[in-house]
Amino acid sequence: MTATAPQPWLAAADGLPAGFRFGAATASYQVEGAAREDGRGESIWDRFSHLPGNVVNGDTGDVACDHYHRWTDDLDLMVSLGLESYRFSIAWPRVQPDGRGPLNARGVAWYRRLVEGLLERGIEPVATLYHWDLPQARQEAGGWAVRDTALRFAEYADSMASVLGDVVEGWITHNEPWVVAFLGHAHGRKAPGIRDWPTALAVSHNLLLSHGLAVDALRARVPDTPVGITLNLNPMRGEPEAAALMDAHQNRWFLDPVLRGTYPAEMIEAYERVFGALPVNPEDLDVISRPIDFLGVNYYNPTYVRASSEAPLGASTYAPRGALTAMGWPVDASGLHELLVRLRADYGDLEIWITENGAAFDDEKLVDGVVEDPSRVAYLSSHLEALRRAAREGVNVKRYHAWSLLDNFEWEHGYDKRFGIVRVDYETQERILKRSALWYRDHIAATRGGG
Ligand code: NCW
Repeated sequence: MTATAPQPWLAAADGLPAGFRFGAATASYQVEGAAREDGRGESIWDRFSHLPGNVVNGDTGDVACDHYHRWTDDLDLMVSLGLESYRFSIAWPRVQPDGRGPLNARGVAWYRRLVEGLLERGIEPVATLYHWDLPQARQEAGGWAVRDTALRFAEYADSMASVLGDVVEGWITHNEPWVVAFLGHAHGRKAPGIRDWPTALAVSHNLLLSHGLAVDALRARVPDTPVGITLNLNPMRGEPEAAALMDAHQNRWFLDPVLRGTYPAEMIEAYERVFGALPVNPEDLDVISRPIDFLGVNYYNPTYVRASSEAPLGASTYAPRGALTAMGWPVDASGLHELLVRLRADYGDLEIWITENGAAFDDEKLVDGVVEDPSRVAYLSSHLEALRRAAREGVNVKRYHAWSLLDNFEWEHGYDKRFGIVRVDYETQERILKRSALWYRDHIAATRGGG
């Protein structure tokens, strides 16, 4: 090859920092199934999904993608796509059925096999400790609304580091605590289905406290393994005052305590005005703001906001005109670039892992054995381009995980919403590649010089 010949992989690799990894993500309750096997305890999502009216079609995660039994095939699938990093979550009730007390050896052994299987295949395991499946026994003791659950979570983190710390290559304490606190306890759309804003605020604080305590526990056991937290972050668009309020409520309510050791003052004021005294102990901020090694970012879309006299905080969200996913979320890759640049400007040069990014779409057609999903290919390629642009501008982004490896149980939407780059036929549990998986495989290969 001459020096002037096109070298597409060089263009493709352009701007990504050394050590950058491409991967995919899943979460325990959404893929594993085997809800009553090998001593697994009940979780709040088992309880919530089995109550009529909570989930579309009455779907539950009882079987899901049957990943608990099909994990070796799924790992081989990841190898065939050239994945370098796999983000999964540990189901707390599988490894500690009551969320306190003795570990369940069979549950632990399953995760050990999974993680060792990843390492044998050259894929880096990144474990999330909490992706929403709280042991039901902890809920009955008050759930995240009580401080004790944060203490139990720290013990669980300590236990996981002691049994898996030698093989896991990255730890994430929580996935999207905003969703847990507010969609689970104020809007009641997700487990445990509570609709009480003061409770949601107490939950948000206890989740943050549990994060800080878990960071301490993990550091003590695995001082050399990177530790972080994953937040769902949306750049806000729309009326400036409403957008600033929503930014403080959704993004900064978690970013500021973790990265600056303070809650946004205007948000404390707004919450106290509407809901009364806040159950937030400022003395905990020291623990909450323990240094982390990376910030996990789940990016899906910008959020459009306007003033609303009916909304409790005086602002509400709406879907803009233009392309929407099957979730009704706008498709806008510029939001990812904007968010990454903003995080660096506001919070300094922290390392960022994109822990989730992707889209659900309907009407995917099977052609010659491949699911044609051009909208998802366009979504992934434009977002990876936005990530590269931010990286070229100096944002220290080190991993990217597509959400999701597989179609899976999409919480209150059941199996109707499909985020996978691989289709799951739930009748047969067959995995069928989508064009987006093949596109991603080629994109990774081209970046690595093999394309
Ligand atoms: S629903 C949700 N998701 C999806 C889920 O499958 C995954 O487990 C989550 O980490 C895809 O990624 C996350 N996130 C909640 C989005 C919040 C929607 C905001 C509504 C505003 C009122």
